[in-house]
Amino acid sequence: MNLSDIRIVADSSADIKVFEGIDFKSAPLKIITDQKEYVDDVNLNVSGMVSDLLKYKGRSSTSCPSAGDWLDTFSGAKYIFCVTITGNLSGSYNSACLARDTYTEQFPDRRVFVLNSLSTGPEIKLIIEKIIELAATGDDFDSVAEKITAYSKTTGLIFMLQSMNNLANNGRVSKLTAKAAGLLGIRVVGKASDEGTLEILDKCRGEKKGLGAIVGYMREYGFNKGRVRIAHCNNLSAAEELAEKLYEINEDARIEIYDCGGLCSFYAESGGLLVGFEKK
Ligand code: X90
Repeated sequence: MNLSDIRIVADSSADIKVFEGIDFKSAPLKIITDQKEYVDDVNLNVSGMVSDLLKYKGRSSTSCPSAGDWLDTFSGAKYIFCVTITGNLSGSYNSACLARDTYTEQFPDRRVFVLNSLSTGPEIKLIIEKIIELAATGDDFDSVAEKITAYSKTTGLIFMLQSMNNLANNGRVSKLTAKAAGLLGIRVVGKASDEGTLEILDKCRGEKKGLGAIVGYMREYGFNKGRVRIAHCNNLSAAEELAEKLYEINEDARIEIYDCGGLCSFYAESGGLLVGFEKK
């Protein structure tokens, strides 16, 4: 493979809409309220949506890309690597698989590899960056697919949330779990489990303790000098504080901080932090 032979596609839970220098396409999820439908693409005003949602008291939900939406992102490409949000919380992985089957039936000489990230946001970003790295090594399609699957088992996602209302209202966590996050000053720290579900690790009083807990779990899971991607929803200060703590552990850590896109903002809610990291 050469980098120029492949297309990488991901749903918008990856927080990436455009990736300079490579053939990349994003399949948008949608955030739906009684008043408006927000398409999580490059045109979405994410902070506008977040402030709309802070005021909005009605029902809200999300929807994943259909097989047809995925097919649009595949169109014209010969070798496709596709990464989706965890199939345990979204239908995105299933529709991507349907799209793969349709596409390769129509074009038998084309290849589509669909990876269920079992995660979201910054962990998917790490995986995409790894695909780029692997594709440039000259390995063939199947071996890149194999290596990327193996790599995705060496990355992790930890999150810190101030509210889990949207997760609970949409059945992604139990109401009971969400309750703790609703208490004033409480930050819920958790991780993407091996099954691709939310697993609560800790309930912390205040952000400082929350950030300390994140660092503790990252150390426990083997963070040393790898890459770290931090996505935040309206909480740059916490992201920067976390980065500082991680640099104290290892000054060579390679950390990037950026804003959550629409889908992760909707579920992480204002104040939320998602951290993707390499475990080994
Ligand atoms: O298909 C759909 O409508 C999308 C459903 C997505 C549900 C979960 C999104 C989670 C976003 C929240 C904290 C991180 C959780 C990690 C779990 C694997 C971010």
